[in-house]
Amino acid sequence: MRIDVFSLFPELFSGFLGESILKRALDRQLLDVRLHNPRQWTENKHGRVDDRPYGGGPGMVLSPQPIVDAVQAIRSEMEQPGPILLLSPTGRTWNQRWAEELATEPHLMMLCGRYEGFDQRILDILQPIEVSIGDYVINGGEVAAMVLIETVMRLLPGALGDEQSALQDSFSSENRILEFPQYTRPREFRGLTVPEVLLSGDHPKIDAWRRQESETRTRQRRRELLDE
Ligand code: 6GU
Repeated sequence: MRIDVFSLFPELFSGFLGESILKRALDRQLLDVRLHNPRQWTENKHGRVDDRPYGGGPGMVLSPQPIVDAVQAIRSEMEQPGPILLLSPTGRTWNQRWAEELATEPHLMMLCGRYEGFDQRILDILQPIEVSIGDYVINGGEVAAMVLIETVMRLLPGALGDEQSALQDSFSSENRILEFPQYTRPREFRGLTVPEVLLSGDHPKIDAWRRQESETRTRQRRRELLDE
């Protein structure tokens, strides 16, 4: 999968892409993330990419020209350009099901905003799909784009060491309940012991215990998931 990310702060992505599972996926070429700074496309003689809002009010609005030109330049190089996702708190809320759908796309584009938002004509022209990561506000779309990249990349075949682990996760389409508690050594830590059943070696019994724990947790914390 190829992902083109448009951000005024592409450096925010370097630590994120340079470590752990993402680094491995990039090294193995399961994933190709390309960062673009719309500032490179601005025709403003002072290099500006934003301006004050018409009608007044606080903050700055991203100007249409640099972003529309940047996105269209990259799309024009591609045979089958994929969907354009625009990260914004006004979008539809991101979830695992949506990630599973997008994980089948060969190409995605992600537009990150800062300041008060995007000039509406960016949306009118590019017709992006607006995505929010939840009901709270963060400073810009970059962290949200990282959330999308991680959710989708872990669903790519071969991206995780153990193919089963993505299926077992909370919220996967195989498993729409919360994960059971996990334990590792030592058997006793600060007076707290590992549940006996996990030491028993009786796998049908262990599976039953884990199912029960998942259900109890889900009922207590996220009742609405059981109703779905
Ligand atoms: Cl995508 N962007 C911003 N700035 N805030 C958010 C968000 C996105 N999703 C939730 N809050």
